[in-house]
Amino acid sequence: MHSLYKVFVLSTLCYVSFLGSSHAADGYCCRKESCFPSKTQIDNFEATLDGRVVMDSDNEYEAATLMYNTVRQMYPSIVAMVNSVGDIQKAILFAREHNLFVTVRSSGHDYSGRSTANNSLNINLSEMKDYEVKTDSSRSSSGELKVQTGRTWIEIYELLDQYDRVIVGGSGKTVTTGGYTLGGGHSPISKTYGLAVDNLLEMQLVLPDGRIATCTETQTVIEHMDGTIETLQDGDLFWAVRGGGGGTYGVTVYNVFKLHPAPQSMVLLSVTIPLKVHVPYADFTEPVFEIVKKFNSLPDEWGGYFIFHNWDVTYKKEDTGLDNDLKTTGSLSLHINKLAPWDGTEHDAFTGLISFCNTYDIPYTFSNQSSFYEYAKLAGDPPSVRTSLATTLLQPGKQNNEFTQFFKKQLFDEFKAKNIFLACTGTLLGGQVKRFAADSTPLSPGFRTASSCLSCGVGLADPNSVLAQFEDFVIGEGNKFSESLQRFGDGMYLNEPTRANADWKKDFWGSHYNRLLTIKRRYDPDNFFTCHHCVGSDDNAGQVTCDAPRFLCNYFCVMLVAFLYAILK
Ligand SMILES: Cc1cc2nc3c(=O)[nH]c(=O)nc-3n(C[C@H](O)[C@H](O)[C@H](O)COP(=O)(O)OP(=O)(O)OC[C@H]3O[C@@H](n4cnc5c(N)ncnc54)[C@H](O)[C@@H]3O)c2cc1C
Ligand SMILES: *[C@@H]1O[C@H](CO)[C@@H](O)[C@H](O)[C@H]1NC(C)=O
Ligand SMILES: *[C@@H]1O[C@H](CO)[C@@H](O)[C@H](O)[C@H]1NC(C)=O
Ligand SMILES: *[C@H]1O[C@@H](CO)[C@H](O)[C@@H](O)[C@@H]1NC(C)=O
Repeated sequence: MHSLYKVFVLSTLCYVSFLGSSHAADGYCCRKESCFPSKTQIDNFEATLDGRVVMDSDNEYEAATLMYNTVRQMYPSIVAMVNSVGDIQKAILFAREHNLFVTVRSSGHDYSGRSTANNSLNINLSEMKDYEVKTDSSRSSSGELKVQTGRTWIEIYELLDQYDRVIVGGSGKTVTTGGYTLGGGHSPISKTYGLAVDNLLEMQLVLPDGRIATCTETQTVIEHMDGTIETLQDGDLFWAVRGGGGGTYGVTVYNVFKLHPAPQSMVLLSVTIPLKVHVPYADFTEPVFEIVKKFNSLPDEWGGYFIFHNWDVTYKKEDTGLDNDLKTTGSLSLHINKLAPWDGTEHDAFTGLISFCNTYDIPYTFSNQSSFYEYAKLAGDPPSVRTSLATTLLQPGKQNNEFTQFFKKQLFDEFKAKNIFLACTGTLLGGQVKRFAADSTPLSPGFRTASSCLSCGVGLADPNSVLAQFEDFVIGEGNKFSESLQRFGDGMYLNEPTRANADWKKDFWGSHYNRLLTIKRRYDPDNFFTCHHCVGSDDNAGQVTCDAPRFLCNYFCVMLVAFLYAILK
């Protein structure tokens, strides 16, 4: 056989065998494969949008795709910067046509990285910021806010300030209403008004087939692709999206939340107590955990956070007025707020704390905050973190001596010895959160009985350490810690999740999972939306692996060529 002809036959076979397995193992279309939309098709798609498309060849791509938690950096193949309901529909239909895996992103704060994935078409809603405020409405005496999911909480607080209204929202300034609400949403004012999902009046979503659903407690109004409207007397979808999780039932276009009257001013209590002092030696962990336990009986108008960690902090003698520098390990900080003006009773609510601080000369401050917005601006929101989370919905009956001893050991022995940072934030719950029925939303019933949502970040002491070191070392330690932490709680908050958790269905939703799954199957029968530990997803969902099948194909191709070469020769 002519050798040129031989090469032609072989290379054609090779090409065909390459084409023959052009999908990823999970059936999605990958970049560089024949099914992937061509440049022209992508340009045509972009031309139909009110928004735009960003590809990895664009300058902004690298920085733009960064996630808040840098543990899981991933690269979508196409970013659709949507700007209208129609854009969201078009992006979904384009993805369906080309068999692309879809991810949905509003702020990118998802700790598990669920708002993006390698090789996905990423629907980015951050430029959809429209809103409408009503200061009274038939559904809510203090009015309502309708808002798209690109608007951040601090932007919302700022605009509501002008209307003398407050809303149940997050304290992360750059968090958005998108994933936050779909996951439940806790707030510094939850003890007064409940969780975000307890304050949701309506949500509009684009469904996995492009239809638009506007749902409330009693109705689901569906706009079909041909424009016809169908009204179902059925609150199932609304129930499911009030805690069923982001990127699962559809893409939220807007939420409508109840508003509440703003107090004339607020009070903030701040204090930082060292846990261990080295010279003269003192260990305050036990009394401090006792103080935290007392917060479970604070009046509802008090809410906020307790935060503790195991870092070494040295207070300079110039700052303290002491004879020597004060070396400490770990501290507990309190940021406790009252959603009501100063009335002189503030100290009475904290007698235990105040007498402790007075005994040890630890400064504490009460301050007046002129508005909720002024208060909210004080929250820190670093640009990114590298953390492995461990969370539980802490139950008051389990805040016992065993709990204190567990943390003492974990903070100062286990993690300290391995040079691992542990920083935990407890968001105070109870109060109004308790008064909503356990089945009123799909969230873990543990939310309704919890004293706080205790969410711990596990990280490396050295911020410059390489990612591989983090992955090898910290994640495993974090997972072990999370497992032992669970005995003090009942359930887990899916927006602050331990990423590796075999019990995710039970921990996120308890007995509600099966109803969530039934509703998922009704609205998303072919599981168009899947993500890591989301309703209807299996354990490995949320990623598209493109390289493995191509490698296999190449491997077979090489074998085939070698074989054919041998027989043709
Ligand atoms: C600094 C910081 C502070 C935080 N503070 C709080 C707090 O005070 N209270 C609290 O409850 N939680 C808090 N969280 C957790 C927060 O609720 C989660 O990170 C949540 O995932 C953020 O939602 P997002 O839409 O901003 O983020 P994203 O990462 O954009 O989205 C999160 C999830 O929702 C999906 N999603 C996003 N938008 C949409 C949409 N429009 N339609 C459908 N799915 C969507 C994504 O696919 C992803 O699965 C905080 C997190 C951080 C990092
Ligand atoms: C995503 O792709 C990047 C770059 O190709 C890779 O380093 C990373 O491991 C991938 N992430 C996942 C979760 O597969
Ligand atoms: C807060 O303001 C009130 C007056 O409105 C004042 O009486 C009170 O002392 C102030 N509290 C603090 C801690 O400054
Ligand atoms: C869209 O999302 C926002 C918020 O998460 C990011 O800040 C942008 O960088 C991102 N843009 C792109 C092109 O991915």
